[in-house]
Amino acid sequence: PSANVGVVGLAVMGANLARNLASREGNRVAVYNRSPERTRTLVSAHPEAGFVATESVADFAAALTRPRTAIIMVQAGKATDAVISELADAFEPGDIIIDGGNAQYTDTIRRELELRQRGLHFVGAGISGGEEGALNGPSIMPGGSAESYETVGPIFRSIAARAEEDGEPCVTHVGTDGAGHFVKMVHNGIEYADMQLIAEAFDLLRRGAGFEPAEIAEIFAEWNTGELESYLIEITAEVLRQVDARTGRPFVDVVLDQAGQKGTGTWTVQAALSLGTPISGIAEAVFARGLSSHPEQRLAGAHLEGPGSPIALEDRDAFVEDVRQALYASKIIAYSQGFDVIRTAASQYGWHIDSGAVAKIWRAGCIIRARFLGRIAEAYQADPSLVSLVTAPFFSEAAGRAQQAWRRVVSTAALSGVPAPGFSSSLAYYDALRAPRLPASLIQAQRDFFGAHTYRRIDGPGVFHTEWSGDRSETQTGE
Ligand code: NBP
Repeated sequence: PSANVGVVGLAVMGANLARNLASREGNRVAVYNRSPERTRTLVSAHPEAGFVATESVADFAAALTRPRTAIIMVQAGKATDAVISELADAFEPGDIIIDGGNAQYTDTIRRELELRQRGLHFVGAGISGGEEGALNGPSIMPGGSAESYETVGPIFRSIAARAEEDGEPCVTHVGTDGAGHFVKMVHNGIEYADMQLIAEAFDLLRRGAGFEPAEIAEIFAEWNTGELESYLIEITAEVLRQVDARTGRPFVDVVLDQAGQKGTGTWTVQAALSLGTPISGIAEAVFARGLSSHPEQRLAGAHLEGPGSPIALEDRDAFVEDVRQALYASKIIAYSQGFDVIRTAASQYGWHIDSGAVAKIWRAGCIIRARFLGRIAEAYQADPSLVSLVTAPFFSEAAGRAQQAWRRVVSTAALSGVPAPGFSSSLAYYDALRAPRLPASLIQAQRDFFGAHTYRRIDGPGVFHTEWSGDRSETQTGE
């Protein structure tokens, strides 16, 4: 055996990850793919990588030094199960199987348990950054045992993206079993929210304020020099500058307005619903994509009445600044909610997730990379038991400074008939957090009325029920 690490699955992600691994000092990479042509193509296209090409699982296992360490990059779901099963049969106790695909964290929990019972280590690692990240440095979110991380940590550190601020590699041992894939899933959920908020800002500037895409590109480019600085803001400016070669129109205008999705946003919302954690901003983003891709409903709704003409803005520059602030405040809420669901899942599954470390590994290599993440890391470092990110001093001050602008933007959106579900639901969430009393008191009373679901009182302990259909006397039913 001559290879210290192997990659199984040599489609675009696996091939790029294998090349990234091979380019690092000290690595010798064995490669294997179900269809041998893919292996041959990769190996002949990249002689510099010095790959150890194998054409059977047995040869692949024989090529690896022990403990064997193999990264699987195949389609999530059944294909991953099939590959894990073949590798597990060929590997020996103490060896490490890493799944770098986009697995459901519940699958990862199941697989980890099955392999642990056979004496093998299983590491579910979220890998973000797409093809380019895989080749040049992704953000990596590994789960699995602390023991396996002693072996995989140095390998991952060698290939991960590095944060510009301090050169730290964007990888950390997130937690045991499914923790890494859970955090990767939430990363994608936050990405949905970030993109939706940017799209709402664009829509308000375009339809609300009447700017042309090229002008909005300059606005985003300008925003990218301040607190909103991020990859997604940067590429938004690029996209909005683009002119369609065929028609000469702004590129954004010739793209069909139906957003696709591959499911990780939905998974995030499903997980949050099961955990009882409100992530309304992320949910709105997933639903907004869903609504966009129902042409029959949109066609049926096209005649519904709205405000007559676009509202006249007295000061366009002031509106642009308001939208910037609304975007920033809503983004704080999206991240706050994302970190909430990580925290509740960590307590449910017994993962000890360091939220500050998670924020740090998202600073480079992944789609949501942003200046802002350094601030999030600082907030969690200052207070590791922070219950809600938006309540941390830095973020509560930022949201406080933005809140008037945020309210103006949400009301302008409503008055001008431009949908802004992300902005408005984030603001509602913020106001619910601040509210001294919520109308949940009325809901409890209604529940007691129709279902004898009982309620607690503000003036002392005990569980009570009112005889709504009788004399309306109150009885205590519990402590
Ligand atoms: P794909 O998701 O398109 O999967 C293709 C690979 O899976 C090929 O190597 C194929 O082998 C292999 N495969 C399949 Br399909 N069924 C198999 C089976 N039953 N047994 C063995 N191998 C099987 O590749 P990808 O786009 O490179 O993505 C790989 C993983 O990385 C996925 O889980 C994906 O979700 C994740 N990911 C992708 C991106 C991205 O930007 N594309 C980003 C982050 C994560 P064959 O050559 O023999 O058909």
